[in-house]
Amino acid sequence: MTEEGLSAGEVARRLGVAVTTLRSWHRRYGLGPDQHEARHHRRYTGEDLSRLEVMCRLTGEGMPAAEAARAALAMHPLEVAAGPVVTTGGRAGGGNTIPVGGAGPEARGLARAAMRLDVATMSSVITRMIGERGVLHTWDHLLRPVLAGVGDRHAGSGALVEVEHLLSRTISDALAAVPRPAGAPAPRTLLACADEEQHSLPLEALAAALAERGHRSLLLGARVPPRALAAVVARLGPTVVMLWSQAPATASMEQLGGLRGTPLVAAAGPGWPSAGLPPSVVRPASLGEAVDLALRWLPSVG
Ligand code: B12
Repeated sequence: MTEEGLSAGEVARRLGVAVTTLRSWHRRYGLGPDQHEARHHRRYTGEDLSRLEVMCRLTGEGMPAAEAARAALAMHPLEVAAGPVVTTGGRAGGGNTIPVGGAGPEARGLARAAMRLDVATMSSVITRMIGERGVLHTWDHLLRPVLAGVGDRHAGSGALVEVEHLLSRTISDALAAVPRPAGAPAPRTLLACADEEQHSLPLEALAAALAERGHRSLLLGARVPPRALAAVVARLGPTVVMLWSQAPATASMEQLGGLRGTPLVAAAGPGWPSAGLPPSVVRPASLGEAVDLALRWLPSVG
């Protein structure tokens, strides 16, 4: 940081918030540069930035802004002196935001944290909601709106690849951290992405949601070639197989052919066509529906 400090625009870029938000936090809560010389623009010091980082983290976790500002202003001088953690070099996507539609404050917080590349906050927002509301609720009300928003922003501008990757990675980690049932019988559910399909998050959410309900599953993850899938099915004889395709390019029918003999085969995801699938293949329309379908075929637990 330079001697003169940072301009509001530079701070906004580093933190991934709008300049107007910074100004409003300064006006309403006194959170901002101390000296305001009439002739100069406001300059933010490292201490100001540290407090603002805390403000961003707490509001990102869903704390009301006034309360978060009180906590940021009350920070211990040593904590403030340690300096800011955010060092994105001003490339966090500017003061732009990820649109999350009508989703709640947690989704807005996650979106802001994603723009700041702030993995700690992203992780704590997701993990907290999974702990309090479960995977299904978290997928529908937090993760899905933010993922769709990132997708829209990316489709519109080609930007935010780094945000999309980091967000995906953080979601994967949080879903993988949902405890798997200890001592449960061997998995009867096989979850795989179609050939060359890289979008694995929906199946990771499904595996975590089934784990919450006492079932383990075998998650093969992204890009499973048909021969590998058929080999695992022949070897383990699963009760349920769900094959994810996000886009038509990965939804070739031959993959489903290798699954004959499996009691429940689900073609999940928007890539599969709405007509022309083998009659025995089911098409869940949401994570909740996929969970219900699997549970209907799996032995009930405890
Ligand atoms: C994260 C992401 C990635 C990550 C994936 C990481 C991972 N581990 O999964 C990475 C960076 C790898 C990636 C790569 C690509 N991506 Co991408 N990606 C996304 C993004 C942002 C989120 C995907 C996601 O998880 N969606 C889940 C929810 C949010 O999507 P949904 O369709 O609304 O899901 C609902 C239904 O499918 C339904 N449902 C029905 N049945 C079932 C069953 C279950 C179990 C569940 C859970 C849900 C469900 O309910 C779901 C919601 O719960 C989307 C944007 C978007 N809107 O989805 C783009 C998006 C899917 N990607 C896209 C593209 C083009 C790509 C690339 C081709 C880009 C490139 N040029 O390289 C590549 C490679 C694709 C490939 N070969 O697989 C396009 C696809 C367009 C299309 N239809 O063809 C999208 C839509 C972005 C866009 N707007 O352009 N991507």
